[in-house]
Amino acid sequence: MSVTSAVERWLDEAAELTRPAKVLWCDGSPAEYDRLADEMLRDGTLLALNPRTYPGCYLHRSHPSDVARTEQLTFICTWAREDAGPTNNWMPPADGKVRAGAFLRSSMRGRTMYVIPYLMGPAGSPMSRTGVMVTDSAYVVASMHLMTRVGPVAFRHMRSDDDFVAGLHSLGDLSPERRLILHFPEEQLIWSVGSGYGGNALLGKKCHALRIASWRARQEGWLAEHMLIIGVEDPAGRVTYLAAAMPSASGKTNLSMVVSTLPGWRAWTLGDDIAWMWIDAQGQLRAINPERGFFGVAPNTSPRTNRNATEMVHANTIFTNVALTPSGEPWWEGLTPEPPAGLVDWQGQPWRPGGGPAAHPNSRFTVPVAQCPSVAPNWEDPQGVPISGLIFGSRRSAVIPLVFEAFDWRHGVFLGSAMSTETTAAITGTVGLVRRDPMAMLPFCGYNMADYFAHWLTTGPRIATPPRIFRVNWFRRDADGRFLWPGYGENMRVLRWMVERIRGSADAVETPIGWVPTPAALDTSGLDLGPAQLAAALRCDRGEWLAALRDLDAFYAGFGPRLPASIAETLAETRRRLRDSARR
Ligand code: GTP
Ligand code: SPV
Ligand code: MN
Repeated sequence: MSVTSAVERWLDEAAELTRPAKVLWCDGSPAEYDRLADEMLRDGTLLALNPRTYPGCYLHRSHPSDVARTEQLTFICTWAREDAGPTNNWMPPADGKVRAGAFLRSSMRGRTMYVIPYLMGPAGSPMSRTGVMVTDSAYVVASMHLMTRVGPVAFRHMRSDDDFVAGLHSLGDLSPERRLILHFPEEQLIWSVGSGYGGNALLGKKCHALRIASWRARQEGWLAEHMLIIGVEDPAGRVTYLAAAMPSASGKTNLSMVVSTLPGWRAWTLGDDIAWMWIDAQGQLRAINPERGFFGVAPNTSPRTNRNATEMVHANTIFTNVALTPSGEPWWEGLTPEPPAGLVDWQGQPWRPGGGPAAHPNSRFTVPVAQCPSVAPNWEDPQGVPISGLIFGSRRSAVIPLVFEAFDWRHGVFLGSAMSTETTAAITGTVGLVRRDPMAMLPFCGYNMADYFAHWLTTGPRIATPPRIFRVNWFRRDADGRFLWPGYGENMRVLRWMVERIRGSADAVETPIGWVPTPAALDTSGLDLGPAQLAAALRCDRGEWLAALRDLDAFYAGFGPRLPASIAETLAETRRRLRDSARR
């Protein structure tokens, strides 16, 4: 591998601080993966699953206090506090290095420091970016193998000596008291210590591909988003590409590989979590998936909800914090209607009915994208795919209709900025709290979100035909707490309406919040869904909306004068439309 002097300097620095017993370069080869797996089977980091039904699959149990992203310990360390903005935790870079440095000093003593050169994005894409991370966790190395393109290919994409994102990761002692996930966007640098879990530790994912990349994207005029990428094929064989932002554990993986219930319609999967999008020379918005694996939520994944995911995790998959059956198979709530007898829970203890979930609610599978039965043939196209529609979805039991369309780009950016959602098990803390989560990027935007809104606002007019922007909510409930919309495969009906809107053929009614489908425009044939229930799913309640918008003023006020005027104006226009329509 051709290692630049800047890479060498960075590795020297990392080793100087953490003092590993040895340094091991990773080449990303299958032999290396097998070697790591063997080591982890020997030291108990991994358990082998049933080799007949789950060949090449492993179970990893993480530390019980290390099972989700810890947002309160995640910081953006910019020189100026305002550059991180009011929605990010901030620390001055020097303080961050002192505080995390104390946890990292000699943290790899007696351990191996693995050096992982990795590429985010397909080989040969002008959008792909290099990272070089070091870690003392073999589980992180194996996961990076599945989630990114590890090896010499990474160096071939560097445009200059120092054109890489540097990542320093150490398990430390796994104590939440000595855990910090720090981002230094001005230095293209990440320091993470004290966690071995997912987004805290697989630095290519949220840390690099979203927080650091979003900073770079703004400087360079592109977008790094928490979005799935999907191709929707109609009965004539025409494919329309959409990208959709939804908060953590709120439906991206499921929608990205949706199994259509509509005859003739089908979906092609390109990505389930992150999209990098740019405007090409013709003014077309295009997207690539920077990842090469899925790190998906296990609970509720079943042949009924997500047949593709259920099939693809039967080989070469690492499961984290799921339950184990006596026959050595993984299990989680929702996989089968009844739990099998003799389960061992995610912490390795015998499980008893009524004793809490057998699998952790944020238990996950890690698996290569290529194994997805619905993977798009062009998912690794270096030029990406043209995006015709963008979706903002959140998890709200009330207020937000199943689907509606923004009036235009500016209104769509407002709708994204105004998004709120109920929290999930993907983050440490209380589940079910409604919080603001603009564009599903609250935990992932590496800079001031007011500047992020401004960046979005200026991006639309640069696109020849800006994508239509849609808002969705699969999670609205009736008075008895039941979901109004069946979701999962039936979401294809909503995707179909979007595709037909993009082509100009689907009906909608203008409401104060945007274009809502007429009941007849949504294909509900064969669904057990009466007109009253459909109306309830699509309803825009003016009173509820006006109440919900009240809370937005305070949120926007937090950004002070940095908030783009257009956002506040669109809020005022929305209010005016809601009040006027109530009077009529
Ligand atoms: P991250 O990987 O954390 O970013 O999550 P994600 O957005 O990919 O979420 P995922 O698709 O894994 O879904 C998370 C949870 O939402 C699972 O428990 C799903 O069963 C549930 N879910 C997904 N789609 C639907 C839907 O259409 N309706 C309902 N009711 N639940 C859904
Ligand atoms: C999310 O929380 O949005 C995830 C899982 O996709 S993690 O990789 O932990 O961020
Ligand atoms: Mn995610």
